Amino acid sequence: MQTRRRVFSGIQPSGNLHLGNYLGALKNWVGIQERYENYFCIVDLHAITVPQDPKILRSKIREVAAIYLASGIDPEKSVVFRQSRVPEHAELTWLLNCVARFGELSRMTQFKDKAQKGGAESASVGLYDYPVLMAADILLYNAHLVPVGEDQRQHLELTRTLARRFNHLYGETFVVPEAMILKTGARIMALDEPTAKMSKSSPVQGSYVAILDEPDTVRRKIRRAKTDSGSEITASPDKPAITNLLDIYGGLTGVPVPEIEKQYRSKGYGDLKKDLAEVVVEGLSPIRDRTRELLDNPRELDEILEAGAERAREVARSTLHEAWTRMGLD
Ligand code: ATP
Ligand code: LTN
Repeated sequence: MQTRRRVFSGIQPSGNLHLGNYLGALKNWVGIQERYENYFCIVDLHAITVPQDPKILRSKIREVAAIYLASGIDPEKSVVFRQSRVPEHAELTWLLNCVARFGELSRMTQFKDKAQKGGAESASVGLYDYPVLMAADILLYNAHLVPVGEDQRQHLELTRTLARRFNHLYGETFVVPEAMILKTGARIMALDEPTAKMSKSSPVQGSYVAILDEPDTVRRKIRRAKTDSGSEITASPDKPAITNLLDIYGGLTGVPVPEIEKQYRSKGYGDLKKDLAEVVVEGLSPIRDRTRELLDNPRELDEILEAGAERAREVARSTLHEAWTRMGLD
């Protein structure tokens, strides 16, 4: 019997995890861990929707696992596992592919953006199908809540649509999940371009602070971050760069943005940047150090991931069987 409500979320093991991933996702996962039954996945099948070097991918998978644990995800309280180790994710994707519509996938903005970057003609079919795999991830565990950043809202809406449509066509099978998007940190912007989201696929290193960046790198990146015209430190739509710096400050310290504004009323951008750099260094250093320690012992990490996959498979198998039966494939 399922007693606690379920949470599912995941991060792709591609590129370098950054402050946006931490404040938009990881930090919130840790905060709600006690209250729910949690499944935190390393979505390696999503990562290969764009080309990956196998050697780098292999090491990134462990790195993401280590960052999850170093950030405070406790494998005793949460199931931590790799998506590719639970074949049911790919299997349910196929069933859902036959329920999803070409038109609705064509409207996904993340696909349009990413396909445009690499040339739409050469985008992989996997990239197009990415949201259906994501829906399968969530629906397999009958998750009620999905803690993500703002950029995933549209994918969550599609997941809800697919769950409802499947239930309508074949009978009640899936829980219709809800997005859990917290206000602070839900959309951290790039440091060099505060109108674009901070992204790990950005080729510009200075556009993001990586969770594993060394203190001096963090300081340099924050010092060089773009600022707005004027000199007043306020969060407002005409000051996207300063708003972003305040959001990062608030996200890491827990101090509400209006209070930070008050603190900096008679100060300049330089003062804010200097202090923010130290806030970020202080917030990330323990995570970076712990990640390094965990990566020194890869066997232990692999064991945690394998044990997680076993627990995940149990739930996933039973949901997939139910879906098969509903569709007449039993
Ligand atoms: P990419 O830019 O390569 O697509 P990403 O940086 O968006 O990658 P994902 O693995 O796709 O990283 O996202 C993992 C989680 O981090 C998701 O919950 C996503 O919403 C969140 N997230 C990603 N970028 C940000 C951001 N800039 N601000 C807040 N949350 C973010
Ligand atoms: N698409 C997500 C990563 C992701 C995910 C999920 C998030 C894959 N499957 C299931 C929550 C639930 C992203 O952040 N880009």
